[in-house]
Amino acid sequence: MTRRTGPSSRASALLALPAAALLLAGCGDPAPGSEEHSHDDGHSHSHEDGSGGTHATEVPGAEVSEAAFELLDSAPSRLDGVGGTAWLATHESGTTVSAELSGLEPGEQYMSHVHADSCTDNDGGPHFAFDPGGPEEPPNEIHLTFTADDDGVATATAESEQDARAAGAESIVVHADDERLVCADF
Ligand SMILES: [Cu+2]
Repeated sequence: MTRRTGPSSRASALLALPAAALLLAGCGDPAPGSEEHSHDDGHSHSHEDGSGGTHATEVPGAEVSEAAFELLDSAPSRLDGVGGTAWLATHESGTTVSAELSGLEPGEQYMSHVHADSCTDNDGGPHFAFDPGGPEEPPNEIHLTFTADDDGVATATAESEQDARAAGAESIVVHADDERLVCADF
């Protein structure tokens, strides 16, 4: 005579509940429209001024202009090796400005703004401002802060919710010792 030993199958079904797998599945699935602020490529990005975000060259669907920094006559002589690239990206969320510099003094911090004139016109002229009579700070202006690493290299990104190009932004100027160091025309 044989007896079936079936009843144990119900218990094993309960034990097989893949709880851990369900929890993990929720983590790698960002909400639509959320911004990516992490960079897992090993580079460090400086956002000391509270700005930051996705590098201008990595914004999906953006119209990007790239510009090379030129040394200005007012640059301190110890910094005459400074150069780099700047990008202005126009996209549906506004404007993203990124810049990379080399030849800086390791550990030093440098201030930069988007300016209203071209580099050949008074070294960039005044700061660009969405409202020229408004506050001389973000979000009315676009500022970037650079901190040079041990190799004298620095990168920064700033974002604006408005279209800076349409509002007259023409260049980016990096300052040193209260002088104008380098300029790039967008
Ligand atoms: Cu400036």
